[in-house]
Amino acid sequence: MQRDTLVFDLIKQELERQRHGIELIASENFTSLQVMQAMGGVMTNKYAEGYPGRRYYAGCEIVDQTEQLAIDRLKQIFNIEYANVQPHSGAQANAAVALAVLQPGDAILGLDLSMGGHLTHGSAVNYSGKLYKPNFYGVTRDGGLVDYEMLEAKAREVKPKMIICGASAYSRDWDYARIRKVADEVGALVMADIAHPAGLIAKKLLNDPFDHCHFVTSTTHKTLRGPRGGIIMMRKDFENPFGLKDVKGNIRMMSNLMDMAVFPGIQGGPLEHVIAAKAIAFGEILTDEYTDYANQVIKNSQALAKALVAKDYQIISGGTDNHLVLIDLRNKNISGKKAEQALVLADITANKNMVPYDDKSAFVTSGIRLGVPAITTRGMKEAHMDFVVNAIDKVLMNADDTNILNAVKKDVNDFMTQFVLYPELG
Ligand code: DSN
Repeated sequence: MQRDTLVFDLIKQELERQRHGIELIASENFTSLQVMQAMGGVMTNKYAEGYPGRRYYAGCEIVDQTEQLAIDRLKQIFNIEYANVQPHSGAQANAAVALAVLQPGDAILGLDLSMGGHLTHGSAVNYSGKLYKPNFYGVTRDGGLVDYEMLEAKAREVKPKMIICGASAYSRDWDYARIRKVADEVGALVMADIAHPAGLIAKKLLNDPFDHCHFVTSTTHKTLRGPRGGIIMMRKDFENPFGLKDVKGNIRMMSNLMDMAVFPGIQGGPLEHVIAAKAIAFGEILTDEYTDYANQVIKNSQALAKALVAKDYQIISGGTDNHLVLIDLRNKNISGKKAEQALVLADITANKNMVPYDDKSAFVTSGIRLGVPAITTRGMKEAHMDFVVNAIDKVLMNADDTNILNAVKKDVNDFMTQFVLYPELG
């Protein structure tokens, strides 16, 4: 068959884009070469509906081993009893948890998307807001911190079946114990979506949600630095507290219900090539090299925040505990949309983001979200954050000046040559 040069040329262009630019999208990272190789390998050809040792297809002896390795390594990372590595994405993981424990119309309580939450935590345009009855808590207007009093009051008022914590644009840690306390009071289960900070939790650099949250979900491609995908975890298995029965009318342990919610509930064949890549990434997370990486992520994030504050950028909550910062650009007279567009012209990638109590729409926004997982993988240290912030500032202060944007782009491209990316790919 003729090689599809059209597509491979585009892949090569994407590699060059990734090499030349400063990647600050908080949810992105660069996998190791071996993780990518597994994703491009022969396991993509295999159907394996079911779970290791109990599949609906023949010939699963080998993929059974990679999937079991992924499960075992994930259990070791987080010291947990249950792991499902089949969700195709974080959204799928969240959908499976909901399917396992909720009935259509049940009330749920999550962080408002406009305050840093996620689409799958009850947004009106998502299945979670259409199938279930969504309710929201927010962050405080003055401090930008999760408003636990509001969360507790809402929980007592609406008596949700599930409280969801976790965010996609929140730079502080979570008080999981406090959330569990009110959940127990109102009879709710708690799900923590740790997609963003999972890698930092893995290395105990942030609070551990597992003792307080019945279910913990994550993606595998953000701070965990693995392939694109999702996972569901429980520290302890338990009997379904709502008395929900499986299709045969039996009350089952949550682990059974969760496995069934993923397959056959919301997915068919698992992506065994991605699961092999997950197994490799989880093995990498168990190394000292990754511990150093996770520590460096926090150091870089804090250095980035400090350099931004020195230039009078308003960081929501005043700083960061994790891998990201959310900046309110209103004192800089530029929208998030315009900032994102100008930064791209200088080969700096970041995304516009609503800030709490934003007066602009989600398409325009007053904010921008910056994250350091990807640049930390490239090899950047605290000292490099000054260059990054100076470049951002120059772009945002001269967003309509093509000459200046081009000059910053050249500086960025020169700067990035020292952080070699995938040299094996030529
Ligand atoms: N889209 C992801 C993010 O950028 O945070 C969340 O799913």
